[in-house]
Amino acid sequence: MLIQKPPPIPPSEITPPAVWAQRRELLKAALALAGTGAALAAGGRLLAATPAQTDPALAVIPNVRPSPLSTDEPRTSREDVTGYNNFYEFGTGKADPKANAGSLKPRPWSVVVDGACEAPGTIGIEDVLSGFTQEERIYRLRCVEAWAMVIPWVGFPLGDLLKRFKPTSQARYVAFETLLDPQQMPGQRRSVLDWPYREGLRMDEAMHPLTILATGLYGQVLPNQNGAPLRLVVPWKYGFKSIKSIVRISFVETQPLNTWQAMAPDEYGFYANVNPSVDHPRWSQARHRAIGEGLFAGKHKTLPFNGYADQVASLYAGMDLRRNF
Ligand SMILES: Nc1nc2c(c(=O)[nH]1)N[C@H]1C(S)=C(S)[C@@H](COP(=O)(O)O)O[C@H]1N2
Ligand SMILES: [Mo]
Repeated sequence: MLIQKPPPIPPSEITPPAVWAQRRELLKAALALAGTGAALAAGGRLLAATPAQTDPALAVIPNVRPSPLSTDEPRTSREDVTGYNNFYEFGTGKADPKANAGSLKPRPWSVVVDGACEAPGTIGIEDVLSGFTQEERIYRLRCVEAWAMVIPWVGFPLGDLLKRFKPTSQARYVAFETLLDPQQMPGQRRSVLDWPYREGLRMDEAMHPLTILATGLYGQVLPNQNGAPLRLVVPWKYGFKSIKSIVRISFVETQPLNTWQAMAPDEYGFYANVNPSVDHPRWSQARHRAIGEGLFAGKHKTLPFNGYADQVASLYAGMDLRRNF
């Protein structure tokens, strides 16, 4: 069954980035004139980005609501968020995705949802953007390589989308796949990984309100290198779980194998919960470096479940998290 098409966003609601930036400047000037520093501070959270933190080439996502589930830690600059990436489809170096992801075409784009559900179908990216309330969710992305960034994502709960496809009782896990297209993704011409990139979550992890599908960051649609047009973000797990440029979501009965687990099962597990007391075989996970602070800044202590133990530890009650890493 196809999802009923929600009404499209009227063109009047899509503000071109240049106009938007200009409006912001006007607003700032007006506030400064009125001497209302407090109003600016209060409004700061609603205005998703400062002019320096936008890319004029990317559309602004309208009506983004701030989420109470955001962290209030300082955000990593847009430059670092979009210039220091892992996206092996565009090369294995941190600067490669920004340099090479221009060949990805994130529009038009659709995602197939299939497997153990009553209403399998396809959903287009425009319907994803207009059919779900977009929120700003500031989350720390903690990479298994022991660095982290704090990113103002735009997105919505993955569970809201999954429910529309009516998963059956056989749906115990959700499997995700990235686009497979060596034309658009030149890194796929080499077999550094077993393409397409794959990930998986247990059903309760997928339905958890902290788990989001991200459509943007810093108030605008996702830059290609960050996984345009749609990627997963699971804030209590290592960054590799947050699969980019998703084209397929499948409800499955058995635990799916993820790409890194298939490559190196001793180093990367299925759960990948941030766990300072379970080291990666080649380095410690107890601390991490914050990108943007420089190589000489001190490291930060890593918290269990990346700081979300109160919200998610119960999902793993009774499990041996050393064996299920
Ligand atoms: N398709 C795909 N998704 C991916 C990756 C990848 O190589 N390919 N890298 C993962 C890893 S290891 C991390 S840390 C995050 C990085 O996300 P960012 O570049 O937006 O910060 O993306 C994850 N998603
Ligand atoms: Mo990572």
